Amino acid sequence: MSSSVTVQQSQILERILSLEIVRVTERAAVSSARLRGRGDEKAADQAAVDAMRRELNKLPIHGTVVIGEGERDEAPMLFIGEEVGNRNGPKVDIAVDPLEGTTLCAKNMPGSIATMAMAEGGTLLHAPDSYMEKIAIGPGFAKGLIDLDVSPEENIYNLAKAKGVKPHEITALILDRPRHAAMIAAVRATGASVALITDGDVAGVIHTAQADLTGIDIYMGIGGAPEGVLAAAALRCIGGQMQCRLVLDTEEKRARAAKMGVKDPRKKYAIEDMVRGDCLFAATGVTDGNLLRGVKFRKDVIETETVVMRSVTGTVRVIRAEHRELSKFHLD
Ligand code: VTB
Repeated sequence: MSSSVTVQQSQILERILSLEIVRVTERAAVSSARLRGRGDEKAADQAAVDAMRRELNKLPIHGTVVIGEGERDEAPMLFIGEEVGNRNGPKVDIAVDPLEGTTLCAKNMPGSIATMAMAEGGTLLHAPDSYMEKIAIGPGFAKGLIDLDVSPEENIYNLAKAKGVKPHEITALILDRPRHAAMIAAVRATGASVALITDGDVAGVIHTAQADLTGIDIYMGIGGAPEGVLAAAALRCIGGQMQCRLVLDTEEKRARAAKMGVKDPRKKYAIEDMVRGDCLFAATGVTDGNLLRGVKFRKDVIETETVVMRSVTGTVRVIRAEHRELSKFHLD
């Protein structure tokens, strides 16, 4: 078989898989949405994990979870290294966050999503479950415009200049955490506006890619590393820049990361370092949010809204689904 045929075949399969992964995030979202507002983060997360794993195992792939629920010893399902899929298909890396924003779901607050990304085997960063410094902007700017090693002020000034606006016309999205107090003050000191979120920085990063719509020009701050890789997969599809660095502040964390292949603990990762080839990204809304509508349990149908992205073409589809086989969903 010539290599061009192989490439073609893998692209056709990948194209088909872009709809298949929608089913995966849809099911995870519906399962956790049943537990919205119950104050039980664990139960909501577990429901999403169970559903996502069950759906993933139906896919014609030989998948390995590289971003998952944790290490094998701490997560019984969708742990890092777990093989998923029916093994009848291409080798792929899978990144999952079955319920991104567990607290948002447990409190029935806006912005929780079920999300995953898929890429060719060996191309996604194996990030430990640590923190990660992140900075991201949308497409259309010169490479290297943002940098973790310059001050927040400088990043804002550079972005404003590149956009041809004054700093006070820039809005930065930051997770509302005490660790960001200095960063928030620094950004405000430039005149820029700060939009705070309590959770959900995968969606937060994605917002920068549609600044005209969301009003978010830049994402900054420290969040989870797994969420960083998922966000990088989305930006790989829709464009934008991101720079990330793992926060490995103890010997134990550095050793863990080294075991996962992280040679330089201070490395600054660009999108291409975290997602080294083409990928698919999908997210379904659990609670209503700026990115997606949450699951609606109507009388005879369950409605979901999913965004699915493909890096090969940059296509973004928003899929509003009405699910009628309710008996199947009640099994979840
Ligand atoms: C962020 C946020 C996630 O974790 O990554 C955050 O996007 C970082 O951790 O939704 P801390 O909560 O410890 O600050 C989440 O909130 C998920 O837990």
